[in-house]
Amino acid sequence: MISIVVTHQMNLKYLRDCLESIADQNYPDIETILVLDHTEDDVTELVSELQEKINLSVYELEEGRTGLSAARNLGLSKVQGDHFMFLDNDDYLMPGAIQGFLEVLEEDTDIVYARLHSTRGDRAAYLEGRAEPMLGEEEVEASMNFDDGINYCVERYRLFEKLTILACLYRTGLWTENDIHFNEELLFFADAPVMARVFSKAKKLKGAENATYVKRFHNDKVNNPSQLQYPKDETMPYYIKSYNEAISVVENDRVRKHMNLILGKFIARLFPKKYRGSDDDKWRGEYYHALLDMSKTIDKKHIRKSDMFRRNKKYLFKFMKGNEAKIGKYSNMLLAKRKLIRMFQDSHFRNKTITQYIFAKWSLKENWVVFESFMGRNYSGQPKYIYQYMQKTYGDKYRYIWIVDKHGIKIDGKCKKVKRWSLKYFFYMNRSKYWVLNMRQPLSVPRREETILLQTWHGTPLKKLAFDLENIHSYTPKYKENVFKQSRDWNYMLSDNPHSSKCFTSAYMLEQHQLLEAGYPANDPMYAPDKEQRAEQLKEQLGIPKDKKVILYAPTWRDDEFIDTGEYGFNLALDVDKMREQFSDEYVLLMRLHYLVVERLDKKMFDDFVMNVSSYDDITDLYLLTDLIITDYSSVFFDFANLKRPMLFYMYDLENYRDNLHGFYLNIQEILPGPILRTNEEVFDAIANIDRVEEEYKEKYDAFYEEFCCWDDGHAAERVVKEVFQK
Ligand code: C2G
Repeated sequence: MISIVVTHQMNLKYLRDCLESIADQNYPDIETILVLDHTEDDVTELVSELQEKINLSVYELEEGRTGLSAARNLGLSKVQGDHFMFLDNDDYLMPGAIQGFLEVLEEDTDIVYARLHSTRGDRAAYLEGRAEPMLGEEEVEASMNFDDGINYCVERYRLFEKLTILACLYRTGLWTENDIHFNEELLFFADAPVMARVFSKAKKLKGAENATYVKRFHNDKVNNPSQLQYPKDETMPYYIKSYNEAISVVENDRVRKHMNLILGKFIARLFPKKYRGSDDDKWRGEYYHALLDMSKTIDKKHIRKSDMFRRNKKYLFKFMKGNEAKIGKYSNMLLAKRKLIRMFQDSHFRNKTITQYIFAKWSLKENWVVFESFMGRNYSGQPKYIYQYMQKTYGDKYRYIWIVDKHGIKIDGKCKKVKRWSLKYFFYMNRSKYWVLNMRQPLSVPRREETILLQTWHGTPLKKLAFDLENIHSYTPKYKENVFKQSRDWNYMLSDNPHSSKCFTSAYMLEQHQLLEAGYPANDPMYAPDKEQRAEQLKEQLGIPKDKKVILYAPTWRDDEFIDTGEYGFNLALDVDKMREQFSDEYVLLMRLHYLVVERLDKKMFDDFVMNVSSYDDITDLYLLTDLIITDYSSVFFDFANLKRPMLFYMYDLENYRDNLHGFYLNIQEILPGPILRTNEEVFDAIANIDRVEEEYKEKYDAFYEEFCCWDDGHAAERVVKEVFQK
């Protein structure tokens, strides 16, 4: 029999994945031992459901005993199988994993180790290949050799705190004969000493090619940190205890050597920063002395030969000499050297450092306002219309600075244009009192306490955002952590309707006072008395014949057409040729791809009927001259609805988009003010019968307008400016 020990304290949503992955194993003789550590979750329903599928027993830790180590020990004491493993409640096994272990298990095998994959995805996403395995920074792919157990299970980790007993099937006797269990006083990092023992005592290790253990990487450090994500200042006492215990019990030379190396790396990399910068004085007292003692276990010869240190070896050797009076000086010198080298290599860092040391010392300019739309790509969106209103109302009272990307953009009125990421950009950002941006601000630009940041955003959310997203595949692992930091600095978060206020509050963990509920300035032109004349002018400017009506096709981007950070491809699903045949007498078709899509549309399709307006700066202008819009999941439709003109929703990939890629805040079947169309034929039919479609959707359109356009009336820019600049 195989025993699997699962412990549970929180994250009920993950526990289902975990237990179901056991139920999906094609091996009959498994007992699952679930240990509850005073959980607040109600697991009854899940347990009784799973008990019908697997042999599952549940135990609870007694009063006064808590923690992962205690829970694992209790689980261990209940193991009846000849072999057992630990499976964390947020992890899961791939189908066939147990069978995979057994394929290679021989009578005298002590440890069979599985392939360990890390992922940010849940089980369904992972099984369907939508969530990719990923390596952590500390897992160095190049040095991982699956056939070498010590290498794969121990040496792959470059952080001591990461050493884990997971992903292995153990001969139960290995643990009982050697009386191995977890130190319950270690609330953090209890694995290392246990790993030191099992990998020392084990005589025979085998890798199971066909077994995969999937480790779920927590993507929400803010609300649900993993052990490693707790501040070092809090967990340091456990690090010290864990290392000392591990090094005193380890008998395997390679494991000891590796533990030495990663302690050395910790001292050389992190300690100088903590010594100089931490608010916690223990780094300059108690922790310094503890690390000094620990460093006595390090064999210098190993450090000399290792490629893990590069320029930090000297510092480590000086540290090990134990000259307390000089350690501050050594740390400062090391940090200064590192900074200098980085300044030569990394221009962002250089600009940031110059800003911190020079610009930040100069006065803040009370009347400087920085504007940026879509990271400098466009002159558009809320920033443009706020800027225009300010120009008109205040003229030279303010100094206007526009951030533009490397391609440059045309901006009307008197303003200073500054290239994004240049030294000037840092200068103006740092010294300006106001930032008006429609996307998240870069964290690498030092912001002053007094800076007022108006986050205007760029659309009413349909697709879930930030903290409301469970699976985040196409963002950096630090996404939520970054978002949290960024949104703390939003003095104002502009919202266009009550629905947006609600979503932004939960998605960005905002406080009520951060919301600015004023409507969208970019929608003001849709209420301007001269909007028809403006539309005529724009049509002429773009070369659209006066007698033709305009269809605008403006789809959003797709996560699964990822190319590179912030760049996506796009497969055109609209049959432009057929459309030309049917509608070119009456209409022109404007193609407008999302700004994240870098894929170029095939030039051959463009003619009198199809025009490419993807690089046109401002979509608000395009709305004005559009008679009929075709879009999909883009926030475009919330804005366009202000015109009360017909809308079609070409959602050829609805299920995949909604269920796999994004998840929605709203039930689109209920609320959309136009038909959801799946095929080109349906689209053409709707265009041909647009009057009928309008009639059919009139009521829904009115309700939609009421709910989502309720704060737009042509005066949003004025309200925003009064609130932000006149207070
Ligand atoms: N946009 C555009 N052309 C498109 C699609 C979008 O110019 N073909 C612009 C519009 O101004 C739109 C904005 O980009 O309002 C946001 O586009 P979405 O398609 O909604 O996508 P996204 O950038 O993911 O933003 O809360 C809103 C969300 O964050 C959506």
